[in-house]
Amino acid sequence: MKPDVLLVEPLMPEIEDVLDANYRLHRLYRASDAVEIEAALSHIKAVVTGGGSGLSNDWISKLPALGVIAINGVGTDKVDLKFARSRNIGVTTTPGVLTDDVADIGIGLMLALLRRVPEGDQFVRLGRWPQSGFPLGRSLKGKRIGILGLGQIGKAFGRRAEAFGMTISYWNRSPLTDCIWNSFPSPAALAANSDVLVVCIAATSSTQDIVDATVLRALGKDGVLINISRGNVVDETALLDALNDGVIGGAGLDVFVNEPNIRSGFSKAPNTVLTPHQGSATYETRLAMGKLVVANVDAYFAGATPPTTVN
Ligand code: 8YV
Repeated sequence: MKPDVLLVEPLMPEIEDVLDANYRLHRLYRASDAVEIEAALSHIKAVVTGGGSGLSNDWISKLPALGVIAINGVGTDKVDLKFARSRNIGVTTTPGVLTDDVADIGIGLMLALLRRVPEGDQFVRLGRWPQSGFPLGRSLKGKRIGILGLGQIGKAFGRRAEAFGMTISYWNRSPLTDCIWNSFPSPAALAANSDVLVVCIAATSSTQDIVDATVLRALGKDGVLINISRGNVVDETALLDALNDGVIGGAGLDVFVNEPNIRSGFSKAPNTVLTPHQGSATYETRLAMGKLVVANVDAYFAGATPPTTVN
């Protein structure tokens, strides 16, 4: 009999096919699977989930046979790693393979915002071009980038930004000895010395709301915020106030609190470019992520340590 696996959110069809071939997949997002899932609770040994969905402690407690939570992503903020460890449940992620695409979406948001790409698109489409001139944007060249959280994604963003002729600084919980970029002692000090503050820091209990009203004030009216990490590392109330009151110059956001039901204020916020958590959402990267998920689940059922275990 095939082992039972709970799938919290859809994967690429190619990846689901591979899992389907070897496991009895129960799809939590499919209402019609609910009764079957209830009956399988005591047999489910593996859960496959997304970084933004994770798995709650309530769900972990409902699955007495659970041995592995395979996250299709790098964020572990939606899984209680300590609780999982206390129950001898391994947690795996998909490191490395999504770094470049997530950095790319950050660059895309920065370009879109500073060069007014979405506004230009609307201007042309709505037939306004013959009637009036289009407002000037801002150059990337010569601007100061501040990277909040210099992990793999932050470094990939910085390398790209250097190619645009931007200068790079960062703040990291532990300053990096092998980095030639300038480091600042606090997020506010970094923001005060940046034209573009890019949030790449991992979401943990200590980074929640790390971009608060003080940091936004330090960024200033000509500064812009780019967030490609998680919504809750930014105080969204402070961010919406800062955008509406002109405390900062704009924001490019790929991530939000309570996705996909984000605060309605964002749809009317001035000078913002919004994307629906697209960082890793390319065919190539989702395929590579899915293959890592399969490798982790297969290793677990083969009695080996899954290759990209994080706890
Ligand atoms: C994915 C992510 O969009 O890596 C993460 O933590 O949030 C993203 O790459 C997500 O995991 C897919 O559900």
